Amino acid sequence: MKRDSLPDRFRPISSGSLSEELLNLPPLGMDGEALALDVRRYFGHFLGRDKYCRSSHYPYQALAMAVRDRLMERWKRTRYAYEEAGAKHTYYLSLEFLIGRTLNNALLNLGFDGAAAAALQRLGLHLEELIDTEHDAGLGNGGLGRLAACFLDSCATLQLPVVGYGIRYEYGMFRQRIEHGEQVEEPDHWLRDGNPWELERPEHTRRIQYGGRTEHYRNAHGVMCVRWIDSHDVLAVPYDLPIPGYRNGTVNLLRLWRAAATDEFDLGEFNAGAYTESVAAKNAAENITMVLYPNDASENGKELRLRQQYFLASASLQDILTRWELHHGLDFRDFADKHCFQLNDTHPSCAVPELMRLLIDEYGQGWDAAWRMVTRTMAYTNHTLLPEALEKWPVRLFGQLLPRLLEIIYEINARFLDEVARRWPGDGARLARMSLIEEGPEPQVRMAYLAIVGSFSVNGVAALHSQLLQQGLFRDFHELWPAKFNNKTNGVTQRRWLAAANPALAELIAETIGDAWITALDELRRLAPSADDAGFRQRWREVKQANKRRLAALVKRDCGVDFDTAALFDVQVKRIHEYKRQLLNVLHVVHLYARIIDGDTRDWMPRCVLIGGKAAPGYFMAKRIIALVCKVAETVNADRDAGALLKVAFLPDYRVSAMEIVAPGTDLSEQISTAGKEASGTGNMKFMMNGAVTIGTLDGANIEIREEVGDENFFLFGLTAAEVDRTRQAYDPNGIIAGNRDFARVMALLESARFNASGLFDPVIHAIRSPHDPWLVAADFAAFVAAQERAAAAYRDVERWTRMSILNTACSGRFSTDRTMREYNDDIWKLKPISP
Ligand code: 26Q
Repeated sequence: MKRDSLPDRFRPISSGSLSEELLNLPPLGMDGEALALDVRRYFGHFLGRDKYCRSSHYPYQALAMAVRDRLMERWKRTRYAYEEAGAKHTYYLSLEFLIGRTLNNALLNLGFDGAAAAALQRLGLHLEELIDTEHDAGLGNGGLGRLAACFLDSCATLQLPVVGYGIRYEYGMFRQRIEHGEQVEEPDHWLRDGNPWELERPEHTRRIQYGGRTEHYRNAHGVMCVRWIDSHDVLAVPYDLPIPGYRNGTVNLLRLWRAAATDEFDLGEFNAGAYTESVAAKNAAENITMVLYPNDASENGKELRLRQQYFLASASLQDILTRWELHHGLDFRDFADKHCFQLNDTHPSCAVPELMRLLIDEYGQGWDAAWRMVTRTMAYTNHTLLPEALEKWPVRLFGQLLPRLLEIIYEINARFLDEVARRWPGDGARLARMSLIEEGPEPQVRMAYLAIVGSFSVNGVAALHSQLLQQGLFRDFHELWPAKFNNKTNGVTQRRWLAAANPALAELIAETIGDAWITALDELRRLAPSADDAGFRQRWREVKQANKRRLAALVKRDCGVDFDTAALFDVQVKRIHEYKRQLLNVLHVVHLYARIIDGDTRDWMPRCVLIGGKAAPGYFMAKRIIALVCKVAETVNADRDAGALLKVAFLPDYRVSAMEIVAPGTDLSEQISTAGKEASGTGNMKFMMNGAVTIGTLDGANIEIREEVGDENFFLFGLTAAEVDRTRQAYDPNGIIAGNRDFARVMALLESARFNASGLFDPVIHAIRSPHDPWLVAADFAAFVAAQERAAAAYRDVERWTRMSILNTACSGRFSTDRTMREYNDDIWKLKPISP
């Protein structure tokens, strides 16, 4: 059994334990006075700044540290409470946690926002300005990463013992600039100015193995054992982030791992005289956590990505098992009753074979006992329906990097296929379909299948998505284990996405129905009757107007485009993807422009169209779509005939802190993916909560949004998922274009020198006209334009629109992650809430 000895500086103190005298601290004041004093101390003493300081960065840091102190004491009490209760924990394993900013959220959840603003005022500081100084923690691509962050907020608020485990990327999601109308990526060195929210815990460093080989041997008792030798090891150093619940004294933990070179790098080759080479080699080890992969569909076969995935799984499981052994020794009888591992997609699914390895090779458990523990603790969430996005790793690469894991996967597969063969004797085709190994010239490990086989629960993220998984992608597995499969519709946290992002609306709501909705979002239903109150509608509009001014200022600053707040604000922000059909949105914009050119503007509703989102750096078509949006924006905005009738802007560097301004200022939310392709969507929920009305397809959670708000408050259009499959059989986009005058005019304009003089957009035009276009852009064009006309007409009727807007907020209660987390807990985790 391998036991790492910690470096000298972490050896235990001589007395064995620390004194009460050292540990007992008087609680910190939660009034403005106490906070102001701490801010001054941190600013002057700790940071050593003085009257010559000009930047808002140091006051921000001083405030962050003063707030962090208050989190720290609650954090400790929460830990003690969980410990004393012997609480079962869930570990949320995710390669991404898209946290965004922390300060405002921490103040809100601590109930400290009012006192802080007043105290800072007395110090001559402006809270809003300091909040704006903070750099987003962009440790995720989009939906999946932001969902993880919302989940943690809700778990802390529900006082559930849930720990997040992730990676502390040195560089988060790239920053996007637009240069000459095209996306340019810049590294996001978010840690450059330090991160006041993290606490390094080097004493919990773990060792991660890569490469080498396995050796099978008989131990002293004659039992066959395996050791993994000649490996190249890397250290995993944890950094802890506090996750405060909403005004309940709970602070949960998010632990992020950073890669560091082992001491061998310092000593080994140094003796051979290769000092500089040896120091340089440290780089390779530390590269593992250098950068987030900026691709939100799988980037296939990149060795560094597999290293990251294993790094997270192994470090986290070792951390947990080390703690277990400290209290229980090698008695694992209760282990499965005390742990649950929720896998955020297949990205951390190495956890299945890694837990087997640790239990068997490091803790001396037998295969069957270990497998029972794995399959009683692992649960897998799927986030995609696109078959091409399912993760696979070449067996060869897997075997080179993680030789012991591959052996274990083969054994899992052999036993699994035996079970399939017993259930369906003689069905060879089924065995090949379900095998964890896809055969072919380059055999591959199918990570989703590994996750399904190793888990007791498999869930999708919206009702339609879960249903399509069971009938399509995972049909064979559903047939074998129907009880494993379940749905957990996504949500978002209303603390960040309504209370913090939209304080004016939150205030109006609180005045009307109180503030119970902050922890019980269903309460928003009580707003519905106020939709019929003309005075309330007037105030609702005033808030929306103020939020539109805020958004217009952002658009002016970052795009240089003037948005008039009297116009309809029509917004689509999300990752750029063909299936999300930003192209369909552009076609509608060009259609509006064509009408303007033709003077067809009777009863026109002025509109400001905002599109934002990042394209994966290697995704050619997505980048071309961004270029097209920029070209259309440039052309339309420069045309005096379009004037105030139509404005278009591409918002660069869309991120969490941008959405906090975008969602409150939006009238119309674009959720227009090809039906059956968007697993859930969560931006749709943020918009709805902030009183935007959705124009959307029957896809993902749109279906459930429409169910809640009613068809009359939702602009539905387009093919259903079933119709999409049928339409694909005989799809003739050119026929559709030719048969529709509006559409033909749009394509002619798009293909003309006005937009496509250089031929830059030939690939985009070709995609729309292709009978093999998987996203059926042309098929939904007419229905989309018609729905947009209904939306414009509704918006022209100010009172009607306001009613719709109010009802959207009022009916958004179901889309709180508080509800989502309760469902995970009731059906999967079964944790007991614990109050510190
Ligand atoms: C995988 C392998 C290698 C490199 C990158 C990746 C990778 C990284 C991120 C694959 C996928 C992602 C992210 C996926 C994602 O964000 N999916 C979205 O998840 C949301 C939360 O469930 C849903 O609401 C969205 O519908 C879904 O698209």
